[in-house]
Amino acid sequence: QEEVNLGEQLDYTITGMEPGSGIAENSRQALEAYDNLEGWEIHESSTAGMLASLDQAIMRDEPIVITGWTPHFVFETYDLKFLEDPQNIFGDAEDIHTMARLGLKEDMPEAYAILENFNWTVEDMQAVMVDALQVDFEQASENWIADNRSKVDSWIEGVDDVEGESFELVSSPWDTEHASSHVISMVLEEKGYDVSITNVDPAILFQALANGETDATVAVWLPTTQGFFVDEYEGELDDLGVNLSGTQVGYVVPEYVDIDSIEDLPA
Ligand code: PBE
Repeated sequence: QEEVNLGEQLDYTITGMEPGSGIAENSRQALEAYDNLEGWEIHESSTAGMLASLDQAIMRDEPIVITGWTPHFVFETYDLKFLEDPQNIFGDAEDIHTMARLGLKEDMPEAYAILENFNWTVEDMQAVMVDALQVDFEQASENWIADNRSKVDSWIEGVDDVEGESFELVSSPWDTEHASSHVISMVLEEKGYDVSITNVDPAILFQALANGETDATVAVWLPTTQGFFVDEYEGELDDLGVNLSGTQVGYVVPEYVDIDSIEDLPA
Protein backbone atom coordinates (compact mmCIF):
# COMPACT_ATOMS: atom_id res chain seq x y z
CA GLN A 1 0.00 0.00 0.00
CA GLU A 2 2.66 2.47 1.06
CA GLU A 3 4.73 1.60 -2.02
CA VAL A 4 1.90 2.43 -4.38
CA ASN A 5 1.65 5.79 -2.69
CA LEU A 6 5.34 6.44 -3.10
CA GLY A 7 5.24 5.96 -6.86
CA GLU A 8 2.24 8.23 -7.17
CA GLN A 9 3.72 10.81 -4.87
CA LEU A 10 6.82 10.85 -7.04
CA ASP A 11 4.66 10.95 -10.15
CA TYR A 12 6.93 8.08 -11.32
CA THR A 13 9.57 10.68 -12.01
CA ILE A 14 13.26 10.96 -11.19
CA THR A 15 14.32 14.59 -10.77
CA GLY A 16 17.37 14.81 -13.01
CA MET A 17 19.81 17.41 -14.31
CA GLU A 18 21.65 18.58 -17.46
CA PRO A 19 20.88 16.12 -20.31
CA GLY A 20 24.52 16.30 -21.49
CA SER A 21 25.96 15.11 -18.18
CA GLY A 22 27.33 11.65 -17.51
CA ILE A 23 24.81 11.06 -14.75
CA ALA A 24 21.92 11.89 -17.08
CA GLU A 25 23.06 9.13 -19.43
CA ASN A 26 23.53 6.68 -16.54
CA SER A 27 20.02 7.58 -15.35
CA ARG A 28 18.52 6.84 -18.73
CA GLN A 29 20.32 3.50 -18.73
CA ALA A 30 18.97 2.73 -15.25
CA LEU A 31 15.39 3.30 -16.43
CA GLU A 32 15.97 0.67 -19.09
CA ALA A 33 17.85 -1.77 -16.90
CA TYR A 34 15.43 -1.96 -13.97
CA ASP A 35 12.12 -3.65 -14.79
CA ASN A 36 10.40 -1.84 -11.93
CA LEU A 37 11.27 1.50 -13.58
CA GLU A 38 9.36 0.75 -16.74
CA GLY A 39 7.00 3.67 -17.20
CA TRP A 40 9.13 5.99 -15.05
CA GLU A 41 10.47 9.24 -16.44
CA ILE A 42 13.41 11.48 -15.80
CA HIS A 43 12.72 15.16 -15.54
CA GLU A 44 15.93 16.65 -16.97
CA SER A 45 16.68 20.27 -16.24
CA SER A 46 19.71 21.75 -14.53
CA THR A 47 21.64 21.04 -11.37
CA ALA A 48 20.31 24.28 -9.85
CA GLY A 49 16.73 23.31 -10.72
CA MET A 50 17.21 19.82 -9.33
CA LEU A 51 18.64 21.16 -6.06
CA ALA A 52 15.78 23.65 -5.75
CA SER A 53 13.31 20.77 -6.12
CA LEU A 54 15.22 18.80 -3.49
CA ASP A 55 15.11 21.71 -1.09
CA GLN A 56 11.40 22.21 -1.67
CA ALA A 57 10.63 18.51 -1.16
CA ILE A 58 12.57 18.45 2.09
CA MET A 59 10.80 21.60 3.36
CA ARG A 60 7.49 19.88 2.67
CA ASP A 61 8.61 16.51 3.95
CA GLU A 62 7.77 14.95 0.59
CA PRO A 63 9.60 12.15 -1.18
CA ILE A 64 11.94 12.91 -4.08
CA VAL A 65 14.55 10.97 -6.06
CA ILE A 66 17.38 13.03 -7.54
CA THR A 67 20.55 12.17 -9.41
CA GLY A 68 23.43 12.86 -7.04
CA TRP A 69 27.19 12.62 -6.64
CA THR A 70 29.88 12.99 -4.05
CA PRO A 71 31.71 15.05 -3.13
CA HIS A 72 28.85 17.56 -2.95
CA PHE A 73 27.68 19.99 -0.27
CA VAL A 74 24.08 18.69 -0.35
CA PHE A 75 25.28 15.73 1.68
CA GLU A 76 26.34 18.16 4.43
CA THR A 77 23.19 20.28 4.16
CA TYR A 78 20.63 17.45 4.28
CA ASP A 79 20.39 13.83 5.44
CA LEU A 80 20.55 11.95 2.15
CA LYS A 81 21.34 8.43 1.00
CA PHE A 82 22.31 6.77 -2.25
CA LEU A 83 19.89 4.07 -3.34
CA GLU A 84 21.57 0.70 -3.71
CA ASP A 85 22.15 -0.19 -7.32
CA PRO A 86 22.20 -4.01 -7.58
CA GLN A 87 22.61 -3.88 -11.35
CA ASN A 88 25.63 -1.63 -10.97
CA ILE A 89 24.51 0.89 -13.57
CA PHE A 90 26.11 3.81 -11.74
CA GLY A 91 29.20 1.86 -10.74
CA ASP A 92 31.05 1.79 -7.43
CA ALA A 93 33.51 4.34 -6.17
CA GLU A 94 35.08 6.01 -9.17
CA ASP A 95 38.09 8.06 -10.20
CA ILE A 96 38.51 11.40 -11.90
CA HIS A 97 41.01 11.33 -14.77
CA THR A 98 43.12 13.97 -16.47
CA MET A 99 42.96 13.89 -20.27
CA ALA A 100 44.72 15.82 -23.00
CA ARG A 101 44.30 16.30 -26.71
CA LEU A 102 46.58 14.17 -28.86
CA GLY A 103 49.87 15.97 -29.42
CA LEU A 104 49.91 17.97 -26.21
CA LYS A 105 52.85 15.98 -24.90
CA GLU A 106 55.00 17.12 -27.84
CA ASP A 107 53.59 20.66 -28.03
CA MET A 108 53.67 21.59 -24.35
CA PRO A 109 55.81 19.11 -22.42
CA GLU A 110 55.97 21.32 -19.32
CA ALA A 111 52.19 21.58 -18.96
CA TYR A 112 51.90 17.90 -19.79
CA ALA A 113 54.31 16.96 -17.01
CA ILE A 114 52.38 19.02 -14.45
CA LEU A 115 49.07 17.51 -15.56
CA GLU A 116 50.56 14.03 -15.32
CA ASN A 117 51.69 14.75 -11.75
CA PHE A 118 48.42 16.35 -10.64
CA ASN A 119 46.90 14.14 -7.97
CA TRP A 120 44.93 15.03 -4.86
CA THR A 121 42.29 13.63 -2.53
CA VAL A 122 38.56 14.02 -1.96
CA GLU A 123 39.44 15.93 1.25
CA ASP A 124 41.60 18.36 -0.74
CA MET A 125 38.87 18.98 -3.26
CA GLN A 126 36.29 19.35 -0.52
CA ALA A 127 38.43 21.93 1.25
CA VAL A 128 38.38 24.11 -1.88
CA MET A 129 34.62 23.63 -2.36
CA VAL A 130 33.81 24.50 1.25
CA ASP A 131 36.01 27.59 1.13
CA ALA A 132 34.36 28.59 -2.16
CA LEU A 133 31.01 28.90 -0.35
CA GLN A 134 32.53 32.02 1.29
CA VAL A 135 34.96 33.31 -1.34
CA ASP A 136 35.14 32.61 -5.09
CA PHE A 137 36.86 29.55 -6.57
CA GLU A 138 39.89 31.59 -7.58
CA GLN A 139 40.47 32.78 -4.04
CA ALA A 140 39.63 29.35 -2.59
CA SER A 141 42.20 27.74 -4.89
CA GLU A 142 44.80 30.31 -3.97
CA ASN A 143 44.13 29.58 -0.28
CA TRP A 144 44.33 25.84 -0.80
CA ILE A 145 47.63 26.14 -2.69
CA ALA A 146 49.08 28.27 0.10
CA ASP A 147 48.03 25.66 2.66
CA ASN A 148 49.34 22.72 0.59
CA ARG A 149 52.56 24.06 -0.81
CA SER A 150 54.52 20.82 -0.56
CA LYS A 151 51.86 18.85 -2.44
CA VAL A 152 51.80 21.49 -5.18
CA ASP A 153 55.61 21.55 -5.29
CA SER A 154 55.61 17.82 -5.93
CA TRP A 155 53.53 18.41 -9.08
CA ILE A 156 55.89 21.03 -10.51
CA GLU A 157 59.21 19.66 -9.34
CA GLY A 158 61.78 19.66 -12.11
CA VAL A 159 59.42 21.30 -14.62
CA ASP A 160 60.79 24.33 -16.49
CA ASP A 161 58.99 27.67 -16.61
CA VAL A 162 57.47 28.87 -19.88
CA GLU A 163 56.93 32.39 -21.21
CA GLY A 164 53.24 33.21 -21.31
CA GLU A 165 52.13 30.39 -23.63
CA SER A 166 48.35 30.14 -23.85
CA PHE A 167 46.80 27.03 -22.43
CA GLU A 168 43.16 26.04 -22.77
CA LEU A 169 41.58 23.97 -20.09
CA VAL A 170 38.11 22.58 -20.67
CA SER A 171 35.91 21.80 -17.71
CA SER A 172 32.28 21.24 -16.80
CA PRO A 173 29.97 23.44 -14.74
CA TRP A 174 29.98 21.68 -11.35
CA ASP A 175 31.72 22.60 -8.09
CA THR A 176 33.95 19.51 -8.14
CA GLU A 177 35.25 20.63 -11.53
CA HIS A 178 35.46 24.32 -10.59
CA ALA A 179 37.71 23.28 -7.72
CA SER A 180 40.10 21.06 -9.67
CA SER A 181 40.24 23.32 -12.73
CA HIS A 182 40.97 26.46 -10.75
CA VAL A 183 43.69 24.80 -8.72
CA ILE A 184 45.49 23.29 -11.71
CA SER A 185 45.04 26.48 -13.72
CA MET A 186 46.69 28.49 -10.96
CA VAL A 187 49.57 26.05 -10.81
CA LEU A 188 50.07 26.24 -14.59
CA GLU A 189 50.00 30.05 -14.37
CA GLU A 190 52.63 29.95 -11.70
CA LYS A 191 54.88 28.19 -14.24
CA GLY A 192 54.23 30.88 -16.85
CA TYR A 193 51.17 29.68 -18.77
CA ASP A 194 48.29 31.96 -19.62
CA VAL A 195 45.35 29.69 -18.85
CA SER A 196 41.72 29.98 -19.85
CA ILE A 197 38.99 27.72 -18.48
CA THR A 198 35.90 26.94 -20.56
CA ASN A 199 32.94 25.25 -18.86
CA VAL A 200 30.76 23.02 -21.03
CA ASP A 201 28.63 19.91 -20.68
CA PRO A 202 30.63 16.67 -20.83
CA ALA A 203 29.12 15.88 -24.24
CA ILE A 204 30.81 19.01 -25.63
CA LEU A 205 33.93 18.63 -23.51
CA PHE A 206 34.93 15.35 -25.13
CA GLN A 207 34.18 16.61 -28.61
CA ALA A 208 36.41 19.67 -28.07
CA LEU A 209 39.24 17.56 -26.72
CA ALA A 210 39.02 14.95 -29.49
CA ASN A 211 38.99 17.69 -32.14
CA GLY A 212 42.03 19.33 -30.57
CA GLU A 213 40.10 22.57 -29.99
CA THR A 214 41.22 22.60 -26.39
CA ASP A 215 44.34 21.34 -24.61
CA ALA A 216 43.30 19.33 -21.59
CA THR A 217 40.80 18.61 -18.83
CA VAL A 218 41.01 17.37 -15.26
CA ALA A 219 37.30 16.52 -15.17
CA VAL A 220 36.71 13.00 -16.52
CA TRP A 221 34.69 10.70 -14.22
CA LEU A 222 35.48 7.03 -14.90
CA PRO A 223 34.92 4.18 -15.41
CA THR A 224 31.14 4.54 -15.40
CA THR A 225 29.85 8.10 -15.22
CA GLN A 226 31.45 9.34 -18.43
CA GLY A 227 32.79 6.03 -19.73
CA PHE A 228 30.46 5.96 -22.73
CA PHE A 229 31.80 9.34 -23.90
CA VAL A 230 35.36 8.09 -23.71
CA ASP A 231 34.41 4.96 -25.67
CA GLU A 232 32.93 7.15 -28.37
CA TYR A 233 36.27 8.91 -28.89
CA GLU A 234 38.55 5.91 -28.54
CA GLY A 235 42.02 6.66 -29.85
CA GLU A 236 41.32 10.40 -30.02
CA LEU A 237 42.07 11.27 -26.39
CA ASP A 238 45.23 10.99 -24.29
CA ASP A 239 44.41 9.64 -20.80
CA LEU A 240 47.01 10.88 -18.30
CA GLY A 241 45.54 8.82 -15.50
CA VAL A 242 43.75 9.36 -12.21
CA ASN A 243 43.94 12.71 -10.40
CA LEU A 244 41.44 11.82 -7.64
CA SER A 245 39.88 8.61 -6.31
CA GLY A 246 36.67 7.98 -4.41
CA THR A 247 33.77 9.78 -6.09
CA GLN A 248 30.31 8.24 -6.33
CA VAL A 249 27.19 8.87 -8.39
CA GLY A 250 23.66 7.47 -8.33
CA TYR A 251 20.04 7.99 -7.43
CA VAL A 252 19.74 9.81 -4.12
CA VAL A 253 16.80 10.25 -1.73
CA PRO A 254 16.32 12.00 1.61
CA GLU A 255 16.88 9.61 4.56
CA TYR A 256 13.18 9.75 5.46
CA VAL A 257 12.20 8.09 2.18
CA ASP A 258 11.65 4.56 3.38
CA ILE A 259 13.45 2.56 0.69
CA ASP A 260 17.05 1.42 0.26
CA SER A 261 17.41 0.24 -3.29
CA ILE A 262 16.51 1.32 -6.82
CA GLU A 263 14.59 -1.97 -6.92
CA ASP A 264 12.35 -0.67 -4.11
CA LEU A 265 10.96 2.07 -6.35
CA PRO A 266 7.42 0.91 -7.07
CA ALA A 267 6.56 -0.27 -10.56
N1 PBE B 1 28.88 15.17 -12.40
C1 PBE B 1 29.88 16.01 -11.75
C2 PBE B 1 29.27 15.18 -13.82
C3 PBE B 1 30.72 15.06 -13.75
C4 PBE B 1 31.09 15.88 -12.58
C5 PBE B 1 29.00 13.84 -11.80
C6 PBE B 1 27.60 15.77 -12.19
C7 PBE B 1 28.57 14.23 -14.78
O1 PBE B 1 29.04 14.04 -15.89
O2 PBE B 1 27.52 13.71 -14.45
